[in-house]
Amino acid sequence: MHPILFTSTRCPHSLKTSMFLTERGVAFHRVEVDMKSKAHQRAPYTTQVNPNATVPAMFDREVKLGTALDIMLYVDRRAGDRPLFPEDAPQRQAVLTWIDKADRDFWDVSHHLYWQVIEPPADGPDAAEVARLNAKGHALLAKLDAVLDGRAFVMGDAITAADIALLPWVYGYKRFDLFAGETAYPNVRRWRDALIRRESFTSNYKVAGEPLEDFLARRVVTR
Ligand SMILES: N[C@@H](CCC(=O)N[C@@H](CS)C(=O)NCC(=O)O)C(=O)O
Repeated sequence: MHPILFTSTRCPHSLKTSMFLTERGVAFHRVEVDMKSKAHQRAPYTTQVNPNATVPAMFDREVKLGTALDIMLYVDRRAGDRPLFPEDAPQRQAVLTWIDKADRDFWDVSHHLYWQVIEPPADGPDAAEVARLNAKGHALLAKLDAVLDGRAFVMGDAITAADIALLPWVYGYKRFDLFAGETAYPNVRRWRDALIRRESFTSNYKVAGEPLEDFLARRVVTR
């Protein structure tokens, strides 16, 4: 039986997690959680799927996982060779640090610019906050561009969980002014454009699964 991955097409953490499973060659059944109606914040999702009230979540038989990092670490151990978290301890720690940076800093820019620029507050965007977020976004992209100079992936020649954790946020930056002009951040563009050509992106980006209600209706779920 395939693992069941609860995702939302609106959620970069979901894209990251489903990309991770595909990169590891793990087939899964996808269930769509309607975040627009806040289905993730109430029962039955919180009682039967994920008490954290967040997306993504995963069931693998009796194992239930409620964060993206838990899912990635679990799948990496289950899926055999070619891990996306390096075995070498310092390299592994570097990947974990990148994931943390993605979830804090790259997320901060993406999430808060979205709520300033794409769906602004009723009284309009806060200009000082937009300037802060743009400056932070440019600083992050400049650093990432330097890291990617002369290398295909963040850690070197091979894709790791660090690339997968960063991509959804960096990809989302195209909605803002952060990639203005044709020449800004050439190494980040090359890296991003190579990643979005991979099957792990094309087979998961904006792909909705079976509606949560349908899945729960045909299954008795216990915690
Ligand atoms: N640390 C969690 C974060 C997941 C997360 O924040 N997901 C967002 C959607 S992309 C969410 O569920 N937010 C709660 C909400 O919007 O109420 C993880 O890695 O799974």
